[in-house]
Formats: sequence, structure tokens, C-alpha cells
Amino acid sequence: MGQSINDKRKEKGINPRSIRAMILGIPNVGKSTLINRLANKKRAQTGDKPGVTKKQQWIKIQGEFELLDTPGILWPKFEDQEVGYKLAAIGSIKDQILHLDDIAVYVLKFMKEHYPAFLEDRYQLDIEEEDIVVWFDTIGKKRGCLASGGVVDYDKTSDVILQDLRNGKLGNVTFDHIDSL
Ligand SMILES: Nc1nc2c(ncn2[C@@H]2O[C@H](COP(=O)(O)OP(=O)(O)OP(=O)(O)O)[C@@H](O)[C@H]2O)c(=O)[nH]1
Ligand SMILES: [Mg+2]
Repeated sequence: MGQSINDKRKEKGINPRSIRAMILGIPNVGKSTLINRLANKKRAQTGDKPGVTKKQQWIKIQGEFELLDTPGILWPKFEDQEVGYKLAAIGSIKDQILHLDDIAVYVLKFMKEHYPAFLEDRYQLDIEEEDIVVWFDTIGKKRGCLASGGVVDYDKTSDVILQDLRNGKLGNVTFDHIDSL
């Protein structure tokens, strides 16, 4: 598209213009990483949490091609609570403003329905168990999430479950299936 514009400018004797495009999307999905990869240089800051890019930044890719890195954005209100849980689970919402135990419970229930074998593999859970607290106890003990007195620390356990999910330790999980869109 840019080439044809620049060809016309050239015919008229006007200097070519840089081709500029904007990269945008929800937080923490790899926008800045992609731009760095295309630029072949670490120009944009990246990190495994949302809100790493704080302001817009033009980055030269090659020749007369530039990409605008932008801070991740979310829409103001989630029409469906489940959308919020999914975005929280994948790390697109700051953990500090979430109840991580709620998110971890959502993840476990989702995995029970869609990926039971992954849960059995990683934590050797009894998939038929109805009481989610028993699962938390099993995972907490297995992963060393213990408070003084040897009781399971549910906050730490929630954190471990989310880290395992985000690091791919629970397997390749997708929260949106084509048939559910
Ligand atoms: N496994 C994997 N991790 C990736 C990939 N792309 C990015 N990441 C990681 O995902 C995390 C987020 O990457 P960023 O590039 O900072 O994401 P962003 O979309 O710019 O995030 P904000 O600026 O916070 O909106 C970083 O820890 C990256 O290393 C990928 O293709 N695969
Ligand atoms: Mg970024």
C-alpha cells in the first residue's frame, strides 16, 4: 500500500514518505517483542507483566518503514464476567488488583472441563474430586506452598497455579475455542 503512494509521489516529484503502521492490542500479548523481532534490535521495553509499555514510541524497522509501539489497552467494562477471568488468567490484567484465588479457582474449573488430563499430569489430581479445597491442598503440598505449622497457604498456591499456566507448565491451553466464539 505504501509503495503505490510513494510511486505516485515520485511521479509528482515529491520525496517519499515513511510507511508507518501502529501495533495495538490487549496488554502483555507480545506487541513490543514482535516489534523488536522485526527491527532486529531491542528498542522497545518488554516484560512478562501487563503495562510494560507506558507511552507510544515510533520504531524504525528497515528503510522507510516504522512501527508505533503502543501501551496495551482493554475496553472499559467486561460485558461477561468470564471474559474478565480469562484476561486475568493469561496476565493481561495487573495481578495486584485481582483476587488471585478466584482466578486460580476459575482456571482449575476450566481445566477440569477442557483439559482434565493436563491437571492429572501436572498435579496428579483426582479429577472426580468435587471439593476444590482438596485440590488446593494437594497442589499446595506438592509445590511446597506451606505456611507456618505446615498448613497450605492458599494465596501462594493460587500464585503457583497461575504461574504454571502462564509458563506453559499446565500444557498448551487456549481459553477461547472456535466453536465458543
Ligand atoms: N512464549 C512466548 N512468549 C512471548 C512471545 N512474545 C512475547 N512473549 C513474552 O510475553 C511477555 C510480554 O511481552 P511484551 O512484548 O512486553 O508484551 P506487550 O504486548 O508489549 O505488553 P504491554 O506493553 O504490557 O501491553 C514477555 O515476557 C515476552 O517475553 C512469544 O511469541 N512466545
Ligand atoms: Mg509493550
